[in-house]
Amino acid sequence: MEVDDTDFMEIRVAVVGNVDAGKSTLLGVLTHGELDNGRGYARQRLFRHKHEMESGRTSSVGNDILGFDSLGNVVNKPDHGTLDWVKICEKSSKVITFIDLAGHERYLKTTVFGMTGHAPDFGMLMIGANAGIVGMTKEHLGLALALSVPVFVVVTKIDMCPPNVLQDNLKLLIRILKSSGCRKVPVMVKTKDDVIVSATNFVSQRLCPIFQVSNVTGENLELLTMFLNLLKTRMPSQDDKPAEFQIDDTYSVPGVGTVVSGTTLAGVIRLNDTLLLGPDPLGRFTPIAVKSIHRKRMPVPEVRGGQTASFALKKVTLNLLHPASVNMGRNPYSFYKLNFKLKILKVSTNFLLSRGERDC
Ligand SMILES: Nc1nc2c(ncn2[C@@H]2O[C@H](COP(=O)(O)OP(=O)(O)OP(=O)(O)O)[C@@H](O)[C@H]2O)c(=O)[nH]1
Ligand SMILES: [Mg+2]
Repeated sequence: MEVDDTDFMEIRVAVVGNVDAGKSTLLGVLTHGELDNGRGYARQRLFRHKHEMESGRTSSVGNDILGFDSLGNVVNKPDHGTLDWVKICEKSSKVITFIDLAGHERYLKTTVFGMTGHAPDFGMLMIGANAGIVGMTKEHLGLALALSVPVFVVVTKIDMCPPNVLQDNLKLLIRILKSSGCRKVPVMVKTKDDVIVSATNFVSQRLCPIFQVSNVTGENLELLTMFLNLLKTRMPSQDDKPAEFQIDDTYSVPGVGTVVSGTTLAGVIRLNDTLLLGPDPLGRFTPIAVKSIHRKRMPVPEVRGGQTASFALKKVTLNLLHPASVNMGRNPYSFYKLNFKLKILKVSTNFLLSRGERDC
């Protein structure tokens, strides 16, 4: 069944985990439908920079999408290039946007920005079966907990892991998830019934489904795909609220002008709407007209809460725009209503993270 080409549910999944856990590889495999060779074949599709291609290490915030039609079939084709996002969206009733983040400690700041700035609905924490919980794994888990983003775990590389090592690493994972710092209820997902039960109950932030997969043999990837198709957005569109848009990135496009991309947090934004852009360093807001709207690279007449988009704007000096500190919307006062609720999480003995929500 064809759906209206702009009518699809959008779900953002932030992909975190230590370096070499297989994050970019899994996304390459899921979004292009081709298995990996264990030597970095599938991840190449996710890289944005030449140095990432050369080192194999993600250093920026990468993106790819996975579309499902109304029957739950994957829409993506192996050869889809970046320009085919439009085709995927046209045929999809649900589109998962993966936010591929860097596992190396050196890029932690970028990874924190990816988790906070891109308003993810869910976090996918990836763990290499052999390596287990090492490096940044606990920090990334703590970040998701602190941001109240529900997390599911994907253990990769089960094709190359001795069973006793896998069991030991799974035991430690379960112990950490159940610890007082996390208070999760881990659920091993091994059958389709497990997928249905865990996806249905995943709305509760306490449940933590755990998948064990191989990107090389494809084992259990069908369970993960089925789970992804059952996820529902956590961000209501709130059409009646004043429009608010969180800017994650800015570009200067020759012939177009200034383009900003990000997430619509509330309300409806239509073509030619005038919004307030700010605050600038002096706390001022500038009225700005929206010249065009693209959603997943597709021109659309409007976007609503929960949807990511990019806008071409009229006459904006790029240096006034500092992503993550600048918003667009109809009511400037809403920008000052920050959520701040202090919460200290102790996930491991050497790791403390704080976050808050308080009206100020
Ligand atoms: N055998 C096997 N190799 C895998 C599997 N998944 C990933 N790999 C390999 O593991 C290596 C690291 O994978 P990446 O996808 O680059 O890991 P990453 O988590 O994105 O790493 P960073 O971006 O640096 O954080 C690559 O050489 C992959 O081919 C798997 O399931 N089995
Ligand atoms: Mg990567």
